Amino acid sequence: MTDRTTSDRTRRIALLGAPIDMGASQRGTLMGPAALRTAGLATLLENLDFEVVDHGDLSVAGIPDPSDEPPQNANHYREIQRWTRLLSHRAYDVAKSGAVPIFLGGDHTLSMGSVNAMARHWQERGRKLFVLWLDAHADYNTPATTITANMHGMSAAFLCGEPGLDGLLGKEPRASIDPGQLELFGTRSIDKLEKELMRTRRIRVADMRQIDEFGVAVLIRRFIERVKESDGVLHVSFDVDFLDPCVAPGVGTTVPGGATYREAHLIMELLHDSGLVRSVDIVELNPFLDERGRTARTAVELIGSLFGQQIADRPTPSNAILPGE
Ligand SMILES: [Mn+2]
Repeated sequence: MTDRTTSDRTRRIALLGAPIDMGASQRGTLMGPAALRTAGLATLLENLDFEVVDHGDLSVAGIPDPSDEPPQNANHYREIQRWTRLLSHRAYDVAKSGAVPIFLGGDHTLSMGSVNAMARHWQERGRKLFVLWLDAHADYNTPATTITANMHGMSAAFLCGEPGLDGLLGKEPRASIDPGQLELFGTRSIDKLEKELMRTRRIRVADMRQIDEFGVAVLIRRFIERVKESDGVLHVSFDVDFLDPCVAPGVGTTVPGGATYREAHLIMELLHDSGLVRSVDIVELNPFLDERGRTARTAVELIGSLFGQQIADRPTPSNAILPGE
């Protein structure tokens, strides 16, 4: 069954905040949704002619603890379990409504709920969900491979059906994607055991070395072609640490040598042109570490490009001073 009625040019966007910071080692990403709103995300999207509904921040307060045995090497498992179940449930409902959800994190454990729901939604419609993981890290650890036990490093593996966190969703249906539907992009930090697991699973990685050699346009177009060949749709999971730390200092897990401002915009513009994007995560923004909101503003500008903003439209300030003047 193919559903194209709501899919092809939906103009409705739903914002869902998920203030989670237990999955990361540094506290502070729970302020991410507020910073993205302050940086003008909703207004920007409205100016691009989208109808934007902000569902506010979700909360796990009052949700009772499940009774399964928490696994070893999974820090803050209980809290993340509650978030994953709640997010998966809410995200599925929003997807069914036909809106394009943008999940505002929060650390990258958010995706274990959001992407699970989107995968389930599109499976039911007979279309494959491809996931573009824009991230400095592979996030392909499991409790068996992790060095830190931080669960934000396990989200991609969980979504591909890796074992070890099997009680996370409880009664929420688990809809794993095939490892071939995942594309890691911008990777420059992978742990040793994680790398072995990825090799076994043949995880596709466009790392910084490939970006340097071939450029982002060639690599993203190749990925887009792959999605189109399968009549798939696309979820973009945008970890802010994908960007170079000099562009995006407001992250707890910065790794040097990341994507430049212009590379990141070009990626978003090409993704927009593809018409395939149906849902988005923005994760790991840590306003506590940011410099005067710079990273939040950059993230919002990139989302603008992802939804059709043309960067060339923006005027250059007339009072700009050239170096040496
Ligand atoms: Mn990540």
